[in-house]
Amino acid sequence: MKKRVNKFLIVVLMALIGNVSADGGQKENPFTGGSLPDGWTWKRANPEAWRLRDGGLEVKIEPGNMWGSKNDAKNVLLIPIAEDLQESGADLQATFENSPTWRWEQVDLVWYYRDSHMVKIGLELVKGRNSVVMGREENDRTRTIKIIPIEQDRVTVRLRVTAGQVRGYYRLGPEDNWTDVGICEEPRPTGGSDKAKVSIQCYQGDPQNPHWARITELKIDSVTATKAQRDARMRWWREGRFGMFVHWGPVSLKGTEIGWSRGKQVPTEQYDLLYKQFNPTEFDAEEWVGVAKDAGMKYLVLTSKHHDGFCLWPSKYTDYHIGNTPFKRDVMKELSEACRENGIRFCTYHSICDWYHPDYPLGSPGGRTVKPTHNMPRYYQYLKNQTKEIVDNYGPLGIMWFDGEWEKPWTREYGNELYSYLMKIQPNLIINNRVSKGRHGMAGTTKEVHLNSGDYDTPEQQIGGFNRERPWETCMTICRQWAWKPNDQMKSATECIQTLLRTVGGDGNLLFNVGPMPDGRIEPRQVERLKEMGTWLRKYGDGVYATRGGPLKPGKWGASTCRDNKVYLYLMNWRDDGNLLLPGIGRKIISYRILSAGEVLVKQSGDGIEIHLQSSDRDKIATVVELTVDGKAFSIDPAEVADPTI
Ligand code: FHN
Repeated sequence: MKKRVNKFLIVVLMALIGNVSADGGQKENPFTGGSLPDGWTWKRANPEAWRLRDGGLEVKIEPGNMWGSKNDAKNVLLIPIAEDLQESGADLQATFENSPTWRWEQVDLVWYYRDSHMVKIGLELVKGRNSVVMGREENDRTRTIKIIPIEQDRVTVRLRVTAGQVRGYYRLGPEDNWTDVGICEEPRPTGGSDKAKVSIQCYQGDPQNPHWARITELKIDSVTATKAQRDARMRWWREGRFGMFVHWGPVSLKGTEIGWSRGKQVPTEQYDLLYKQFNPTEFDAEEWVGVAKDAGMKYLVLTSKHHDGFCLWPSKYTDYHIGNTPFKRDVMKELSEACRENGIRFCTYHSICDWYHPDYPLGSPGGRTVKPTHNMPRYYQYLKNQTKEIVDNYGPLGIMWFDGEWEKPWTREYGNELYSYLMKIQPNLIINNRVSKGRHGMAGTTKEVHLNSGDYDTPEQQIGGFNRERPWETCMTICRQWAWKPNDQMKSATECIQTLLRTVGGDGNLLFNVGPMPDGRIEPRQVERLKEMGTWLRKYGDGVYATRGGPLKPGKWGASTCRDNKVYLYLMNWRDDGNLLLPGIGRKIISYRILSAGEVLVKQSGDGIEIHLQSSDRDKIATVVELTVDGKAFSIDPAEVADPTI
């Protein structure tokens, strides 16, 4: 039965923690010295009841309570965690040993915001039995999540905090698997600037006969990548700035919109049989990649599967794929290889909703039809199987671009779990915010970033707002439809290039879409337009790649980017008198030059920066002026620019 443990067993925090590691975790024992690490503090300290000994910490369990509103327990140990851990998520564990005799006597590992806001998991005497207990408290309102009696006086407990959720586990021995205890939302105090801490708490001790619990192996790890690690993972993408989006499938035979025209312009039965005619014999992966390269694009995102469920690779999990068309060839294999050979990152777009697959509950846009025998858990496994199959067969990918997350069957839990699952398969993969449920519609920003996985925001058919904090990428069609449409209206070269400049000026990426034709070619006029973009970028694009947006925010006037001590001005509209007045930048302009033809005069004064240029010297798309300033341009405070045409 219960192993008797010496009554005066001491609390020995035999932590395997010490120097803070790069990811903000604690990796070695911090209690080998004569004092607690800097920053660690006691709340309601009783100096008589704790001491450092044998590489650990000894604390006595005294009367007092933290559960509910009393909050008078002594020796509440508070351990600050690195900023990065707040965002990347933390994984905490500690081993407790105690033989309590006093009702509710306990020792807890706590994810702590305030005495009134925390999640605990610990060893506690409940109805006479030593138990693992997980509980949540918000505004002192308590909720017990689980009580699991155990037959031992020793247990290792764990809290894993990611995306705003706290999961509790325990195991009896180091070789045992973790047992799920429960899950709850983080009790983040609203309106405050509280940062989470780790806390060790012992309370509800016997006033006559206080025990000393035993705690060992306190570990604090980062769950996912920290901000610094994520920035490193996304560096190629941030510097690449410009990608090709490709929406393609058998629907191109109809020239109607992919997914959305199923059951509308094209009767469902007819739509679902198009693949039997799909034979794009002109498809040439090298050609597509060449078009992307000529345009100045650095990555390519292909619809591996859109909402219509058709797969552009010979998936072993369905028959509805390219291998079962007259064409038979593995488009994704050919394209991924061509990308690799040409220094273009191969990426895939994958739709979460699937109006074709029998297990996905909804059978048409907006859930107008529901399938008779749907099975979402089985569909979710299908989605995991296929996304893993894509990474395994065509990876490493640059990005897995999710979409179709807005329908009811998809949940934040599915999304966060899928993100973690794929990041384990390919740790340097980039995944957009549409994997989870936080997206603000077409604005593409993310609600409650700490609750929803996804590395960047995805404004659609619009240029995202200036934002240097959160990575973002505008996705936009070169025509109007995502999939190919005969005689679709196509954007002018000016609009295409100015869209790219205003996007990178806002510190975002542009994912620009083409819809190839049913014969496998990208429409020649779209190829021509992309060539025009590439030609302009080869002349003036030095400020587009590997730069950051700003300091002058994009607007009617134009846009700006910066790198080191350079500021690139992309001037698009001028005042009637032919000049342009820009706000001061708080840095001295030590030199300037115009990258396009002509003579520019730049005058810096207390009022700001005056740009004078003959109208004959202006580039009809954007006149590029490079400023050299006396310091790091990125540190200039971003500023709005008044509309010059008013
Ligand atoms: O329905 C899709 C649409 O077909 C296209 O794939 C775009 C690209 O971002 N996303 C969805 C519409 O928001």
